Amino acid sequence: MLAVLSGALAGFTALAVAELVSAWVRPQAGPVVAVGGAAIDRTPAAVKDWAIRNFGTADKLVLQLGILTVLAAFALALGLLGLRHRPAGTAGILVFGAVGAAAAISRPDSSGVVDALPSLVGAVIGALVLCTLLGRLQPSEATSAPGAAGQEAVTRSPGWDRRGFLIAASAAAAASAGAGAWGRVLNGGRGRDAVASRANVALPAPASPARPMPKGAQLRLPGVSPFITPNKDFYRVDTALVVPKVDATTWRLRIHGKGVTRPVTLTFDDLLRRDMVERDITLTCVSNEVGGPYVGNARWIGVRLDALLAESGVKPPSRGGPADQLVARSVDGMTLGSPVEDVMDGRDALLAVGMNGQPLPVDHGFPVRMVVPGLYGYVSACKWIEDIELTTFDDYDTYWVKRDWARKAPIKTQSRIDTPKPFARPAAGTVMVAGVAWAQHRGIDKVEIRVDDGPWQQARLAAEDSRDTWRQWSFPWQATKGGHTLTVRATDRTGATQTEQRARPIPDGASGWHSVVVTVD
Ligand SMILES: Nc1nc2c(c(=O)[nH]1)N[C@H]1C(S)=C(S)[C@@H](COP(=O)(O)O)O[C@H]1N2
Ligand SMILES: [Mo]
Repeated sequence: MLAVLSGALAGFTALAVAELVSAWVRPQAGPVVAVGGAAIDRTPAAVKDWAIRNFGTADKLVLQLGILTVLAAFALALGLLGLRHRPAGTAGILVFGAVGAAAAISRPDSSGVVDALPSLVGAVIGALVLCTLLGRLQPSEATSAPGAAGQEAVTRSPGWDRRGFLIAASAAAAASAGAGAWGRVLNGGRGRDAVASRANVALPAPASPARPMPKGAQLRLPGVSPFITPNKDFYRVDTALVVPKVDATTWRLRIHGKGVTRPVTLTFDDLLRRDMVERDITLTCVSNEVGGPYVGNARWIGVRLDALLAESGVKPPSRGGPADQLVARSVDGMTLGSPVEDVMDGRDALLAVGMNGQPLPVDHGFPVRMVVPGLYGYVSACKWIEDIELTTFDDYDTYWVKRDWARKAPIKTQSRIDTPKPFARPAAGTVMVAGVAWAQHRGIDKVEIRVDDGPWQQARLAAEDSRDTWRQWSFPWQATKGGHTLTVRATDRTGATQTEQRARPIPDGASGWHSVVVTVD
């Protein structure tokens, strides 16, 4: 029992010390975050897909709790092992430290061997604590052997040193709690400059404002996703266990690579001095299942990426440029690759600094992110961006491409029934069926509804804002008693109708029709 407690205390000490050390190195180098991040890096795409589907944005929390649970179980076991064989228990803790250190160094944003320090220092101190505590629990091995130490142990107490254990255990617990709390405070404080710099951002008025939203773009129907998704409700998908807190005053963006005749490094003020454009653009995640929630529409403000690239001498492949891939890299080492041709074909590809009238929220990429209409987020929407490299698809595979997702991923035409909800029990009579449909950069031309195996009937479309945004739609259904299946499909402006063919999100986005089953009372 006390051995188990010793193990737990040693584990707690190790984590607390690691937290404190990570405050000096980098919060991302702490063992739980590092192991979690390394796990995300290595998780086969299918497992990740499953995790996102089941935990949604809570997947990261579940992952960290899982790591802590495993660590706790091993700490307890090491306590027991250590009671029988102290060196083995101690070595066990050091092995865990080594795993944490290796994970930290392996991360794409690692700043090198210093990232090993939190885990290593934590493990060494944890091992010392375990050794000390277990030492109090055991009669010294020397009791039966001659020698000064043995003599002392024999004369003191033949069993275990209760007082010594309690003092050592309490001291370890108190010191670790202190170290852990101090580490937390320091880690929290790190973001202060970033938060302050965000509070000081005044977004300039756009030189090219978004066209006023057409009156009819927002239907007044309960249950439909609002045309503009408020920032607080906007989906979030990224690999960051610790959200990068970037200070806008020291932020830099470098543009370089193949065909860049004038490489530049820009500051945040450099960006704000340029002409600002404001556009409504609907963002979609490739991991979104048919009918899923990872899509949102915001009013972005930022600078045109094509203009910046052109000033640096970049030409798209169709005009003889040598680079066909633009690799955006974030401060946390994430890489996303977009076709240069798409980014420079005149669409509103932005380096965005504002979202729905506010500086970018930290979760959504403060201070600067990319937004490219028509491309899934993982091939375009780099948050916390700090580097743009022009290269080729042959020469470089980005983070998700290395993990079997497609190199190129234009957004597929999709439609979703927002209301009624699955298994709803509406009353017979007129039931408003409504939802959203999107086909960014092509535009939505038509949405149709089918009740059971009946004919396709045209839904009423809300006014179009732009072809880069989703459209709401509605259909007054004369509902009759009994169970019914409602199915929706959209047709885009190229005339292509959303395919019935079901596909998983991997490798280039889910397809198929969204259906909702209801019972009419
Ligand atoms: N730095 C960074 N940028 C990123 C990601 C990421 O993991 N790290 N995820 C991408 C993905 S997969 C999507 S769908 C969008 C989501 O943007 P949001 O979280 O603002 O909705 O961000 C993209 N940009
Ligand atoms: Mo995504």
